[in-house]
Amino acid sequence: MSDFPPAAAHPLMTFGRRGFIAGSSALLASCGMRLGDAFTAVDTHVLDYPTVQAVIRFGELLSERTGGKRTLRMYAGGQLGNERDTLEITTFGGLDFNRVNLAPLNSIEPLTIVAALPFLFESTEHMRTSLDGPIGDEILASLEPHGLIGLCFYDSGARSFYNTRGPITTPEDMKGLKLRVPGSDLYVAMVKSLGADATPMPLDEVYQSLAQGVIDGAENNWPSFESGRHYEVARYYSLTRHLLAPEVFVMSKISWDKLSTAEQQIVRQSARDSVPYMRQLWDAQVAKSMKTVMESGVEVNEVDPALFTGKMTDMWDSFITTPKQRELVDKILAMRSGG
Ligand code: GTR
Repeated sequence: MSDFPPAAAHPLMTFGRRGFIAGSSALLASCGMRLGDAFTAVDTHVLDYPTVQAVIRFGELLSERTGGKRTLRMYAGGQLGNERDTLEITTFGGLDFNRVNLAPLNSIEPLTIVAALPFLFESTEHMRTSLDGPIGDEILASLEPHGLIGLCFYDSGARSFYNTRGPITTPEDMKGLKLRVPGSDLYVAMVKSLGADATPMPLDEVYQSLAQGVIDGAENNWPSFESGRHYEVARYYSLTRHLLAPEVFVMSKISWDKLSTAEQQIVRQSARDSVPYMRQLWDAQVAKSMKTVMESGVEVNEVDPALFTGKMTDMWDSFITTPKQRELVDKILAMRSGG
């Protein structure tokens, strides 16, 4: 099967509750057994997180539109494993639907790197208009050879750095900081270009690693900073807004191929129809998380983005290597307000 680089440990060999459960679902899948009649959907976030609620809404639309024939069961909160492991299980049909960030897809499909480039999108509006049309469709379609049907993008706001040491106002302040990143070479290179040390690790290990001083900080959007309770330990949030990369909602191609053409259309349309709902929830969640974090006394500071973007040139060049990637990047840049 896999286009995935060798994992540090195969899902069946990982330890801990989540690893064990991920192993169990891999085992079920490899035995041709399923967790039930309903389609399975997974997300690393907790039940009330906007991505989870959007996928649940998708499931309701799917059920309505298939007269109850197709239903969905959501396993939220990383119950069935971390993003990387569940994504791999999704590719071989052990799970039907998955909502992930672009980061774990970067190593398997070069076109996903385009939308994950730091400082590419100048605003949420720019990200939405770029990806709501043919460019986004092309990136979603590029997942099919890897066993995944890309259904839609969801918002993920802006990712910024937070840490336990002090405010970051220039890349100088990042020197020597050990910062957690998702498992993506792109993120590692980005953090290194800014002068810090990158430590790739799954999201569910971040809180403890911050609390124990294994890492000094990480980077994420307001809702993840709040919902993972990282703000309780990392008391400095510096608004670099370096990434506006979206989330992706995917279906296993193996599960997709078992649907009739009419059902496939319903799946696609229902996913698309869940996007405006997601965006509404997202905007409300950002405001709520921001309020919680601010009220807790976290020191939040603005930065001059020009000090950071200048450091990205070599990194962009080393990740944008194919004519197709270049073409999409250029199209996205042309859609900036200054065009
Ligand atoms: C969140 C994203 C998750 C996950 C997480 C991370 O913003 O929604 O899918 O990628 O970041 O940093 O691991």
